[in-house]
This record gives sequence, structure tokens and C-alpha cells, in this order.
Amino acid sequence: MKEKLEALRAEARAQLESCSTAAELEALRVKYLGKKGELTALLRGMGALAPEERPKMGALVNEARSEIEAAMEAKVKALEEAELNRRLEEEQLDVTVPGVAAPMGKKHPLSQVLDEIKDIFLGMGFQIASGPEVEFDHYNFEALNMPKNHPARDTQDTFYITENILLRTQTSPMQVRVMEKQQPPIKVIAPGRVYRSDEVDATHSPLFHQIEGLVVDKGIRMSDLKGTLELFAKRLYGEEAVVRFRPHHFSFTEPSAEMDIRCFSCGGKGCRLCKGEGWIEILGAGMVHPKVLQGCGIDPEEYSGFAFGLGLERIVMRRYNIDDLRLFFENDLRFLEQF
Ligand code: 2NL
Repeated sequence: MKEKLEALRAEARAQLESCSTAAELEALRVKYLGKKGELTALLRGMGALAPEERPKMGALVNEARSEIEAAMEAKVKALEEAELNRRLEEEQLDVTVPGVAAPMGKKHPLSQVLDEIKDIFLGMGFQIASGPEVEFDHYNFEALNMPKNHPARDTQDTFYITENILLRTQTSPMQVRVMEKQQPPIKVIAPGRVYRSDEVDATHSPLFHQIEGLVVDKGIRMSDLKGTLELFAKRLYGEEAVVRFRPHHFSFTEPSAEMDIRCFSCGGKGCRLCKGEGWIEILGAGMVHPKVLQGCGIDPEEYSGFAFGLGLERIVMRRYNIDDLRLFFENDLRFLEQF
């Protein structure tokens, strides 16, 4: 029996030595240490021994079991380490390989110029107002001195949702809301989308952008309008910019004017850009009509104000020499990447 045990130990040692996978190792564990394993079988065979032999033999079998267990444990460690090394080798990652650059988006040209214009007015102490694109007829027309059947309404092909609800055709309703809520001093700009039922072509779109401004306080005069807007033009077009004001008419201002800038392409001689005029129209403006102030709860005897409005697309088109408005809204990357 002693020889048998020695043979078993030697055999187990050799098989463990040559074993190379976890599955093989598990099979060896069952074979030698399992309930029906060979060591257990040997222990059972001890009944045949003389009683005084049994403790000695038992100790030997336990010694063999400990040895095989220790060898197995060592093998498990060795296999795990080998597996780890294999994976480290295989999954090697070279962190010095240059990455693939993700394509960078950028600001839409309309947003770039809008942000520039906002910054100019923020720098002059204006606040930025906002408001709904779906408006009441009251805010879009009525409060701006354009009652139903007023001829000025016909020039703005309005998208009506119901008889009294529409898509705003101008950004003025935001400013009407400011005046209703807040007593002067008021100094806001109101940029945003506006909608008109126009056929799409190179110069028309049912959606475009306006920026309006409004200043109301005691003693606001036409000279404040002119100074503010001339400063704006110089900030936007450069210190050399020259402006002029021409009389005009809007229902919500009186008196009203349009501001031109001397053509920055020909310097006033007349060219293709200014259509031979020498001047380019930039914005419309005027002193807020007393009826408009009154309607918004501001006393025109105590306060006066000026307002102005400009179209964003036209400014951006002239700046970058863009001849088709539709390019702004198609979001073709080949166009957008150029700004
Ligand atoms: C233009 C001209 C203008 C205004 C807009 C305005 C707003 C209020 C009261 C009075 Cl709440 N006026 N806005 C005034 C004059 C001209 O826009 O050609 N826009 C593209």
C-alpha cells in the first residue's frame, strides 16, 4: 500500500507538471482528490491493514493529499499568471498612436453675426428680451398702431393660426411685452425668428431673423437714436463707417427714418453691391409713437423713446458676399464650413 501511495504521488506530480489548462487541472483535482478519487480509494483500502498500521498509513495519505493540494494551488497560480501575461501581451494598447480627430462643428454664420451684434448692444447697456414666436394679433399688430384693416398689415403676409393668433411677423411684440411689464428706463434688444408667407427664392424665405431695439426713458430724443445707431454701425463695420438718415414711415414710430451706410465696397461712388446708389440701407428706426407707449401703459407725456429694427440675413449676406438666402437654411456643410 505504501508503494501504491508513492506511485500515486509521483504520477500526480508528473501529470500536474504537464497540465496546461484550467479544465485539465479540474479533471486532475477530481481524479486525485475527489470523493471517488484515487486517494479516497486508498483511504478506504486501509480497512485491510493491521490496526497498528492504520495511523501511520493515514498520516502518509494525508501528507500525500496536502502535497497534491499544494501543487495544485501552485499550478492554479501559475496558470492564472500565464493567462494574465497572455492577455497583457495580446491586448497591448499603444497610447502614443495619434487619435482620429472628430470633425468640429462651428457656429452658423447667422449666429456668428447675431452674437457680434448682441455684444455691441450689451456693451452699450442693453438687455436682451425674448418672447413667443406664436403670438397674439394684439402684440404683433394692434399694440403697434396697426389695427385690423390697416394697410401696413398687407405688406406682411402673415401666417394666421386662428383669427387672433399668428406667427410673429416682426420681433416688436417682444418689446411690447417688455413695456407692458416694466416701467422705464427700458433699454432692450429683441432678436429672433420671424415668419412671413413668402415664396422661397434667393431673397425671400418664410422664416428669417430680425433684431429690434427699444430705449424708453425721460427725455429720450432723436439725437439719442442717431448717436446710438451711428455707434452701432461703427462697431459693426469699423470706425471709418459713415452713416446717413433718410425720412421714412412706420406706423409704430413718428418721426421715422432709415439709416444707410456709405457703400464699403465703392466708398460712395456707386457699384454693383450698392446698385449704383453709393449707400446701403442697414435699418429702420424712429421715435416710438405716443399711441404705442400709451397702449403699453407708459405715459407719453412723461416718457419718450426710440426703436429700431434690422434684418439679420441681409447684413450677413452683404458681409460675406452671399447671393442666395436659401444657403442659410439648407445646412449644407460645404457652405457652412466656409465661415
Ligand atoms: C425695419 C424697421 C423698425 C421698430 C422697428 C418698434 C418696436 C416697438 C415700438 C416702436 Cl415696440 N417701434 N420697432 C421701429 C422702427 C423700425 O424696423 O426695417 N426692420 C427690419
